[in-house]
Amino acid sequence: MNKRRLTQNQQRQIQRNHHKKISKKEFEWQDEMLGELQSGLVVTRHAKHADVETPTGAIFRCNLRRTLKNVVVGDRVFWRLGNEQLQGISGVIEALEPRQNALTRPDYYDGIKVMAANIDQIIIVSAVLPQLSLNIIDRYLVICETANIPALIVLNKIDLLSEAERIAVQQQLAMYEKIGYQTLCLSADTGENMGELDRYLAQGTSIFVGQSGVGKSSLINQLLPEVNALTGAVSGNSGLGQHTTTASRLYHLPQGGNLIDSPGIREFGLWHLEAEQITQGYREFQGILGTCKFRDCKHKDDPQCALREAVAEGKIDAIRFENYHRLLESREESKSQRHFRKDD
Ligand SMILES: Nc1nc2c(ncn2[C@@H]2O[C@H](COP(=O)(O)OP(=O)(O)OP(=O)(O)O)[C@@H](O)[C@H]2O)c(=O)[nH]1
Ligand SMILES: [Mg+2]
Ligand SMILES: [Zn+2]
Repeated sequence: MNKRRLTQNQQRQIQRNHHKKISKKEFEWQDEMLGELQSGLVVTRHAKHADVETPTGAIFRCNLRRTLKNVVVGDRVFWRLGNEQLQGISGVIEALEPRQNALTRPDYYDGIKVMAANIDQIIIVSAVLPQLSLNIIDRYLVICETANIPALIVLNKIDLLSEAERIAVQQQLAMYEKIGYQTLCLSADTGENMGELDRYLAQGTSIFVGQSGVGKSSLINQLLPEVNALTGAVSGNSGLGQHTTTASRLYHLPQGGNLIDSPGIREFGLWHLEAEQITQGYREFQGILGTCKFRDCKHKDDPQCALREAVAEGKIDAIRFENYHRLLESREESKSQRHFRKDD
């Protein structure tokens, strides 16, 4: 790999790493132990290392230089292969290529956490077990709009529904179709409608996101039986998933396209976003925002609020509007809880 193809920033990153003092306790790769720089794709990020795939499909477990904590699945990196394996690790990641985009979420300890990079489509997986939550779908949609990444809403486990129940959930999802989101009802268990899903996956890199237990890894196994991803039953007591998948992983699909399985998130807050970003995250508000009587309208009890009028006229779905206020309220609550935690 020609060094001149690295940006100045990346070269500086590498220089800094080489000049850093090497702690006696912690092992560090020395320059003479490593081969040429080469490009690779991060297919899994673990706590202390990452699995990097070469353009020919070989996967090497790599350490990360200490300045590079924020390496995630989907990242394109520059790395070097060691002359020999050390403590089960084959090489080291030296620098990160610029990202096309990043999927983020707030984290109580690290502030903002990047979950994945270079994503072309976010597939929001929901299910009827755990109970279907439109509020969680709306949270993810705000993230998709903020990052400007197209979304697909998938409802899994429809094999558990009677005909009447199917009609009821389809009616619930119709409000998303109305505002231009694609939705898909399917079953990883019976394979129903899995062919439809294939069509959405053929290009670019997609990621499954959603609560624990909705069946993200089960869908991976349906699409790629040889993968044999670990799945875990939804708890009979709490009705919640058991957080079976612990690290995101990128897979290549036979018909083209990449698919990332991600771990379900316990608490998916939006306090890393500004209130304005949440408002902008509701695509059906566009064109109406800015036409309220008062410029600082909070769209609650304010007189002549154009959004509320649009709800009354049926132009904005009442459930979405209610969720919008719930998102803003829970954002405020978690922000103050975070300050409390930081202070004590
Ligand atoms: N009835 C039914 N059960 C399903 C279906 N898909 C998945 N399940 C079950 O749902 C449970 C959870 O599935 P997982 O694939 O582990 O869920 P996950 O979303 O990957 O969960 P995390 O890895 O914890 O985030 C397992 O017991 C699966 O067998 C489906 O289409 N129908
Ligand atoms: Mg899983
Ligand atoms: Zn208003």
